[in-house]
Amino acid sequence: RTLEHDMALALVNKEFVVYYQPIVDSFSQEIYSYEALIRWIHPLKGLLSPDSFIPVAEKTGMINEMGKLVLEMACREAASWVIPAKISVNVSPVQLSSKAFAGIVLSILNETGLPAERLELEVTESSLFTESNTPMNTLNTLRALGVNISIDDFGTGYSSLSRLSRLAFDKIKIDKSFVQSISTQEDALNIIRLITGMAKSLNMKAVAEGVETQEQLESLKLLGCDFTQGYLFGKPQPYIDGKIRYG
Ligand code: G
Ligand code: G
Ligand code: NA
Ligand code: MN
Repeated sequence: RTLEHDMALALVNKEFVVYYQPIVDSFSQEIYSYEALIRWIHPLKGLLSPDSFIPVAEKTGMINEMGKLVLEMACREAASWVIPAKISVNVSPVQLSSKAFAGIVLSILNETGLPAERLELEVTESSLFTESNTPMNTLNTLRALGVNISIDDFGTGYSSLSRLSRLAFDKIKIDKSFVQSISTQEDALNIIRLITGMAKSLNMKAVAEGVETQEQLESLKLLGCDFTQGYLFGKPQPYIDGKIRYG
C-alpha cells in the first residue's frame, strides 16, 4: 500500500473532511470568514494533516479532484450558515495552472447557491511564479465575478511586486512565522509594518495568521492589521450538528 494508492481510494470512499478556523476583524472581533482546512480520516492511520499528503496529491495530480471536493464541501456548508461569514478555501498552484479551474469554481457556486461575494480563495506566492498567464487570468476572471482573492503565507516566497499590483489581490495574509516572532525580533515587527503598509497602498487588507496571544493581537492592531486568525480566536474545528464549534 502506498499513500498514493490509499489516496485514490480515499477520494472514492469520501475519507476527506473539512475543518474550519475563524478569521476575525482585529478591532470589532466579529467573525469575518472561516478558513476551510482539509483533513484525511485515514482508516488505519487516523487523522492526517494536509502537510503529510498535499505534496503527494500535487505530484500525482490528484489535488485537482481533492481541491474540487474541498470547494464543494466548504461552499455547501457555508451556504447553509445562518451568519453570512465568508468561506476561505486554499488553492494549490497545480489547480490554478489548470484552464478548467475558473469553470469548476463557477459551477460549484451555482450548484451550492453560495454568492460569489462569500467565497475567498487563498493562493500562494508560488502560484504566480510562473511564465504562464493562466493563473493570473483565472484569478482576474473570478475576481471580476466577485470572488475575493488572498495571497497566503506572504513573506515566505518570491512574489514579484509588479505581479502583485497588476493582479490587485483583496488581501495579504502575513505568514505566521512573523507573527510568532513579533515580541522577540524587532525585524519581524518591522516586516509586518512593511507588509501592512504595502497592503494599504495597494488597496488591500492585511490578515495576520498564527495569532496566539492577546499581546500579539495588540501589536497587530497598532500596526493596522485588519484581520486576525489563530488559536487566540479558535483552532480549526469540524462542522458538527448544524453549528460551527470553535474556541
Ligand atoms: O491546519 P493546517 O495543518 O491545516 O494546514 C497545513 C497546510 O495545508 C497549510 O499550508 C494549508 O494552507 C494547507 N491546506 C489545508 N487545506 C488545504 C486544501 O484544501 N488545499 C490545499 N491546497 N492546501 C490546504
Ligand atoms: O499555510 P496556511 O496559512 O494556509 O495554514 C495555516 C496553518 O497554520 C494550518 O496548519 C493551521 O492549523 C495552522 N494554524 C492556525 N492558527 C494557528 C496558530 O495560532 N498557531 C499555530 N502554531 N498554527 C496555527
Ligand atoms: Na491558507
Ligand atoms: Mn497561510
